[in-house]
Amino acid sequence: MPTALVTGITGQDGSYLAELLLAKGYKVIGVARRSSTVTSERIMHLLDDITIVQGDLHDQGSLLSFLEEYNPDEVYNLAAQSFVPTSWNQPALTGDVTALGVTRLLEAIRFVNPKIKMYQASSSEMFGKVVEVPQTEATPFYPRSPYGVAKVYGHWITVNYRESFNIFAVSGILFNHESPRRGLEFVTRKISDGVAKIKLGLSKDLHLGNLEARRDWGFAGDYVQAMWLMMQQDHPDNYVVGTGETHSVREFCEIAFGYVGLDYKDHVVKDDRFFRPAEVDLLVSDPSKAHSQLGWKPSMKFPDLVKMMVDSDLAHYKGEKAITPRRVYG
Ligand code: NAP
Ligand code: G4F
Repeated sequence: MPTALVTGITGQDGSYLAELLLAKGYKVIGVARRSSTVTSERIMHLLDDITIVQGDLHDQGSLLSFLEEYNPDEVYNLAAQSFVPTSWNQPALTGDVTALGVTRLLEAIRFVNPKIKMYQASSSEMFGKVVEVPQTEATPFYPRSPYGVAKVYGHWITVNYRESFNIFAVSGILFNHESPRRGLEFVTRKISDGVAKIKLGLSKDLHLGNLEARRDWGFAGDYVQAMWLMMQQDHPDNYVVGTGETHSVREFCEIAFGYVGLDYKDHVVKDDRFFRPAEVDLLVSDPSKAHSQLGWKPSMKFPDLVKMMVDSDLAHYKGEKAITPRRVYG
C-alpha cells in the first residue's frame, strides 16, 4: 500500500485528492494546522479512513517530524494562503507560506529521504498579465499579486530542487477549478451561494467586483486526477492543466441566475470593495501537454459546473443534504 501525504487536506483540493488516493488504495496522511474552530468540514466523511497530523508550512520542525514518522512515497503540497485579495493585505505571510513553505517542504524531503516524490500546486495566477494567449508551460510569467509572485517562487524552487538534487518534484500549473466545496470567498461560490439565497428569499442583492475578468474554469474533481497522473510519470516535469475555454464572471452570473429563472442584472451590484489593485484580465490554458502525455481530459463542461454549484447551495439552504459529489475513480 503506497503512502501519500497531503498538505492542505482541509481545503477544496485536499478533500477531492484524499478521495481519489483512498480509492486507489493509498494510505493517506493529511496535514492540518491547529485551529480553535473546526476546519475539517470538507473531509468529515473521510476522517475514519485518513490519518491527520498537525503541521504548518511555517514550521520546519513539524515538516521534518511527520516525514520521518510516515516516510511517504508521495507528498502533495496543496497548502497555501490561496486567496488573491488577502495577499495584498498580508503579503509577507503569503510569501512565507505560499513561497518559502515550498522550500521548507523540499528541504525536509532532501534531509529525510530524497526519493520521496513531491507535487507542487502551482497556479495560472503566475501568468497574470498574460504575454501570450493561450498559456502553455513555456509562457513567461508576469504575476499581478503577491500571491502570484509567491507561486512563481514556489514553481521555480520546485524546478530548482529537481535539477539540483534530482528530487522527483513536479509543478502542476492549474487553472481555476471550482466545486460545491469551493471557499465562499471565491467568485464562483460567492455567486452560486448568492443565487441560492436570492432565489429562496434570504437575500436580495449580490455585491461583486470586476464582471469582465475571464477565467478558464474547470471542476476540481477532475484536476486532482491530473495531479496524481503527474506523479506516476517516469520523469518529473511541469504541466498546464485547464479546459482550454475562457468565460467571464458576467457569463457565470448569467448562467447561474438564469438557471433558477432570475436575471442577474436585477440583483448584481457593482461594488468597488471587490476590485483589485492589479487585475488578471484573461486566463485560458493550452492543456495539450497534459492531454498527450498524461492522457488527462476534463469531464465537466462550464454550464454543468455552474448548475452543479447552484444546485448544491440551493440544497444547503433548503435544509436538504448538500450535494457534494463523491467521485468514483477506477
Ligand atoms: P484552499 O481551499 O484555500 O485550501 C488551502 C489549504 O491550505 C487549507 O487546507 C488550509 O488550511 C491550508 N493552509 C493554509 N495555510 C497553511 C499553513 N501555513 N500551513 C499548513 N496548511 C495551510 O485551496 P484549494 O483551492 O484547495 O487549492 C489548493 C492549492 O492549489 C493551493 O496551494 C492553491 O494556491 C493552489 N491552486 C488552486 C487553484 C484553484 O483554482 N483552486 C488553482 C491553482 C492553484 P485551513 O483549512 O486551516 O485554512
Ligand atoms: O474567484 P477568484 O477570487 O479567483 P482568482 O483570483 O482567479 O484565484 C483563484 O484561482 C487561481 C488560479 O488562477 C488560484 F491560484 C487561486 O488560489 C484561486 O483559487 O476571482 C476570479 C475573478 C477575479 O478576476 C476577480 O477580480 O473574479 C473577479 N471577481 C469579481 N467580483 C471577484 C469578485 N472575485 C472575488 N473573489 N469576489 C468578488 O466579489
